[in-house]
Amino acid sequence: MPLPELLLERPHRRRNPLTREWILVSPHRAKRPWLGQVDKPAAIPAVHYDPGCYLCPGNERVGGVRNPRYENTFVFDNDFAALLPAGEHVAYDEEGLLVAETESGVCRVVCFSPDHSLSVSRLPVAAIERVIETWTAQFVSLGAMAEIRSVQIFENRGEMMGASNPHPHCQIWANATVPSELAKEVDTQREYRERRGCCLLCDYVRLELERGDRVVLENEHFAVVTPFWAVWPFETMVIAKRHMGSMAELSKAERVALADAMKRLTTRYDNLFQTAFPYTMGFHQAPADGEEHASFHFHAHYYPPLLRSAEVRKFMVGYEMLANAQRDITAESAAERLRGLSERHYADPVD
Ligand code: H2U
Ligand code: ZN
Repeated sequence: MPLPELLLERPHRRRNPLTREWILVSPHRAKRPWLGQVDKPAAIPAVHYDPGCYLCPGNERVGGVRNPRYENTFVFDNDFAALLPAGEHVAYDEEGLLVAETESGVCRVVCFSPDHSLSVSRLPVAAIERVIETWTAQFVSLGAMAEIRSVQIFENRGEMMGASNPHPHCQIWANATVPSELAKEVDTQREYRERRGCCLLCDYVRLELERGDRVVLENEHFAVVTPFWAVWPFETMVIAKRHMGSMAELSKAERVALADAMKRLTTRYDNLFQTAFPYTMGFHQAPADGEEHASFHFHAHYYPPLLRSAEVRKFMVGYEMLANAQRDITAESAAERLRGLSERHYADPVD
């Protein structure tokens, strides 16, 4: 069944089957004027090495430790970790209203490259593949720790998304519990499989590839779509075409395909407004809690805040904080714009 025309013109709501949350779409409102906050566009760093960068090879970090002269990827324990190794467990519950417990875990930082000026969009596919290998080794070894039940790999790119440094890097937080967003997706995928006997994201990716109007790009093993229920203007999901619970199950060819999809997507993002396009991205992978997670399907979410230019971002305030998320441009028109962009990075030299 095609998407009714009226939905592309009139306010409507769409449902996210992974979180069970609704989003209000107001396509008629996309042209409203903007007199509000204008942010400074993010520039691509000009230098390959920055003596003041705490992630560049050979430099000293804030805590006094010196980075090795690494050549590919480099992983270290976060000097300001949000989670600490397990100590005494304390739980507190006052009439079910004041509820708390100690939480433990491990926080790490992963540098993608020694080159300060690069980003996923400008790293060679082979280098991104090595980053994926590093993530996989971390995911497996952290997940194997007795006290760890989930491993969250995420990248904040750009000051607008809270990144402290333009050097290409990401963080890994491994928890003793399963965090809220992942827990929702675990539940909804399990329930879908129990009810229908098949996988939610296997069905979804097939549906999107059949329709095509929200597909941004694809290769043999991955599809990149602006999800039907996207909240952020140019939000996307990178979804494995084969059913697998985590990156630990990727074949060599699938790893290369994931690197290819990530590079092509982030190049399109940078080309959209000719800027170091800010985003938060991260992977959702089956929890390492010893339970059966056959229904969990490996994917990544990209949540970029920019709306209509490099200077104007979407705010999640007002109705969003009090009711539910809302967007003006439809997921279909966002996908169409991303599809129309080149996969040659605007800052790469013309050969
Ligand atoms: P973000 O850019 O996403 O904030 O990640 C950088 C992380 O690096 C951040 O979590 C850590 C911060 O705690 N960090 C160190 O571990 N050592 C330092 O010397 C500075 C920053
Ligand atoms: Zn650096």
